[in-house]
Amino acid sequence: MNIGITCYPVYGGSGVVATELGKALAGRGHHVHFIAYSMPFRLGHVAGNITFHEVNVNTYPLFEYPPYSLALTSKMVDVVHHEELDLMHVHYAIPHATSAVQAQQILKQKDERVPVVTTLHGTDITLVGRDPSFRPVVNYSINESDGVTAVSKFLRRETHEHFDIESEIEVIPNFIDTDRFQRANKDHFKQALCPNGEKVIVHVSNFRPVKRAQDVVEVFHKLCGEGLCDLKLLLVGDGPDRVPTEHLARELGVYEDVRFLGKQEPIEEILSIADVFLMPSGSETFGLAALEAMACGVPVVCSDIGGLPELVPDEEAGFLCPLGDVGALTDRTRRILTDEDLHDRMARAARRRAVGAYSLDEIVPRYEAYYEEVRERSLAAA
Ligand code: GMT
Repeated sequence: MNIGITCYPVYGGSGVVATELGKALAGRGHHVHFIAYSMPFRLGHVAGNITFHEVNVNTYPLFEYPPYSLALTSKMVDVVHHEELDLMHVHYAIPHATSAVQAQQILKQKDERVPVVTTLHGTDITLVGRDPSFRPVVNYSINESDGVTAVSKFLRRETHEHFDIESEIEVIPNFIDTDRFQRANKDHFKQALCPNGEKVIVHVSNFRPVKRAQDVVEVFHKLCGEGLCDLKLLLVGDGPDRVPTEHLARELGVYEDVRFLGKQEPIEEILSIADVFLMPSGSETFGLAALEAMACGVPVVCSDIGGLPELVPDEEAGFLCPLGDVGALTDRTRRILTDEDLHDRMARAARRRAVGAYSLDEIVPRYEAYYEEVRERSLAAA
């Protein structure tokens, strides 16, 4: 198939999933056209049957807010027409689904048809999308899409609860390249970061308030206070809460043992030296970063919210804790760090679950089958 993919190309789960999906589809012989405002960061270089189409937004003194979604629509029309796309798959509803259904309408006038699949990822439904300033448009764009997928059952429920959705929503969970994400020997790296063989807690996020990165530092502080001193905390990523989190680490006197590594691409190398992965998020429709950790055999301690209970079986691949309960997060993390058998059992279960339920080979064919189904349905309706 000739497939157009639109996503946010910057750091973030939906962009990662869209890019990895495009790469995997290309690897399976499809032609993939990425349409975005910059090259998706996980794409690396474009070659063979992957093409990147950049959306340029004209600035004009009259435009206080340059109309990106219109420029995206025009680019979609152009690419569908010239590259003869069979289907467009957009990730994150705002504004991608809206631009795609608009492009579809424009193309219809020229007697050209292209089905649109929208994948809902997270705050496009749970936060931003339900704000009155966007809700009618998001609702319309979902209903006008020919196919709609959500990354978890939780997200499907939320979508039905907060929007008037007429169509079926297919749950296709996120996936991971389990060859790339697996535990590898990174002794040199461990030696550099933990010269005294300290155990390692890792947190990866975009440091937005919803990730509750300060809770991670509080857990670390409590563990140190309990005498678990041979520990290091590695914080990966960057965002608005990084500075307050740094302040908290200084204030609590643990800064020396916390490393803020910033945005890192070879995440699997860091995860390969991790003993526990902490995700105390306030909202998480799926939790891709937790899946990356699980694939690397790292037990996950996370909030019992959103899509996380679907991903992390409690007491098997890690622990689910009540939201904001730093005491529970600390207790479960301590148990894993101090009980080697428990750690090893959870590490194996985490890897097994990632490979068994969320591998690329498992999930990508589900997207292919869904594309076929949507195409057949929309051809029949034409
Ligand atoms: O919705 C967001 O906040 C952004 C989005 C992203 O682009 O990173 O994250 C969501 O989608 C990811 C990929 O499907 C999920 O793994 C994240 O759980 C989800 N984030 C939230 O629900 C906060």
